[in-house]
Amino acid sequence: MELWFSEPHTPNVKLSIRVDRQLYSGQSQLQRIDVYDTPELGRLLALDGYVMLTEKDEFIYHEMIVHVPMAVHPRVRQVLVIGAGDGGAVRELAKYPEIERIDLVEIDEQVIQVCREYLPRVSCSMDDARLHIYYEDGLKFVRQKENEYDLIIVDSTDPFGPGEGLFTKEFYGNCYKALREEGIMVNQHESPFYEADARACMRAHKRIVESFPISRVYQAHIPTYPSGHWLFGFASRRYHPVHDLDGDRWLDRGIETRYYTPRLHQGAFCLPAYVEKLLRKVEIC
Ligand code: AG3
Repeated sequence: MELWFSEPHTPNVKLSIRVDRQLYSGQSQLQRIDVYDTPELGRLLALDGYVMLTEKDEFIYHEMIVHVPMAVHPRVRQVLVIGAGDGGAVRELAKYPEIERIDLVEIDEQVIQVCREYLPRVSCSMDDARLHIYYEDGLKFVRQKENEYDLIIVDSTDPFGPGEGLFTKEFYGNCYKALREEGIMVNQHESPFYEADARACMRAHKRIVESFPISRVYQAHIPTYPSGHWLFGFASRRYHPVHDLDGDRWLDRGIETRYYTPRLHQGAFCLPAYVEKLLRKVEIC
């Protein structure tokens, strides 16, 4: 018997991935968690039926959400990561010795436990001594923070279900307040391609533009996400994501990556015309 995992990307399009076997399936208090073994993409983590990562392409997402801000801000010491219970963002952050503290706020403890057990290549830095894990709602956590972080990474699910609060104006405003004066926030920004995703993208962009003086969007190719074309937001109180990039300083660190390079960093901010147009629409109104 053939087993297939399918995620609907629109009511008319779905992505199907062949499965060797299901390794884990469980219902936490917030969502369904599934882990599959697949012949083409390695292990796959899905929450409520949506692909969060596969072993084959997660490096693209995690490198882009971490190294882009790290190559711009020259002195990152305190980092807040929201969501990201799989540990992929923490693994990339752990490559920087100058980071002193990483606060990880994950609303669902079961996601962390499952990923530690079934996705060791992703969650391999969850025992880093600099890491402090809080099982809390990110929205509530940032409310109490002021002038504390150099970098905030919002590695959320889609803007419905448990991740919904992480796309609100209130949340972005609180992130602004939780950052130090030179702080940067990056967030997963959905895809511009299918209509419903594009609307979510525009909504998020509008709220970020209203909350931060500098707000830009960059892209990456993530094959297992809807349309494969994915965006990230870069919002900052001072640094510009391209003008303040110091590629040589980043290269001097000798960090090994498979997707990110400072050259790609610059190109990632050059968006297709239709995406620029979508974003401009909300920037001017
Ligand atoms: N978080 C964002 C995943 C969004 C994918 N959406 C979808 N498949 N419909 C990924 C978490 C990785 N740390």
